[in-house]
Amino acid sequence: MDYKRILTVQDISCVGQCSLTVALPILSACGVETAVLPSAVLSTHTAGFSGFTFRDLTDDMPAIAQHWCKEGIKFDAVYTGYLGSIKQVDYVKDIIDTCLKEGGVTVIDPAMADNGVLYSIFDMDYVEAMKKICFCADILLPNITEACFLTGMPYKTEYDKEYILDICKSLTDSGAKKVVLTGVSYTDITTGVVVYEDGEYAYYEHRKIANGCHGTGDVYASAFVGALLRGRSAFDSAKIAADYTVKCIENTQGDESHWYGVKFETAISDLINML
Ligand code: PXL
Repeated sequence: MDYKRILTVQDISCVGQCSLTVALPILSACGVETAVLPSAVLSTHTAGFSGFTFRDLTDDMPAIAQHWCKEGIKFDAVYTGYLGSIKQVDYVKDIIDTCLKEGGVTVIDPAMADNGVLYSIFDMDYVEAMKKICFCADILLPNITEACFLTGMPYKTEYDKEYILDICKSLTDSGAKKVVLTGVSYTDITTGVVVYEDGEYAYYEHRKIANGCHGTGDVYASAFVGALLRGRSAFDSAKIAADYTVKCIENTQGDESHWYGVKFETAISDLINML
């Protein structure tokens, strides 16, 4: 089996089933060696809990990267999610320049906004900074809110294919090579993902189970990257990740006490079977 090594850069939310606590098990289950660079350590994620702690790990990044350089450590892919500061964007860019193998792939999930608004710790300066890594991504993986912040296009909750195409074109015109746009919903009972590559639009539609389940963006992105590194096309990876995420939501539905994330562990065997 082709065995790939990936670096993922995102926070550790100690409780909350998002970012690294989701990415690491999912990528490992996909059969990918996963190295991590934690951007910050939080007691919980920031969406719904109050009074969370936040340890910014920005200042640790240069020394970690230097050590990897000295050891000659390189990665087949770099996948980034929730970062802890504007300065980290430049550090991550440097790490991609020095630690990504030739022919390696970058997958950038902007992980900064949802439902029309930025997550609590981010502002427009952060959005500006994120453009630096988003617009040189091999694969950019935003939701519609993030895509609107990056392109300056108006955020809409009702739209048609033309609006979605304009968003995708704007992102690729700015430099992203491929776009995987999540949460694209043309009807009340369906949602899906658009894969836009080489000017071609492809759409995978599936049923919509619940509106805005927390943590599903990270579950989706991690499964997408895992499938991609197992040699699937961007479209097939988008489809596998969607089917897996739907299963995770189904397995969580009805448990009101589990509002903060999805029970992604309960569907890991389904994901493995899809690969
Ligand atoms: O799921 C995205 C995410 C990751 N990390 C932290 C978050 C969020 C979303 O709110 O707060 C800390």
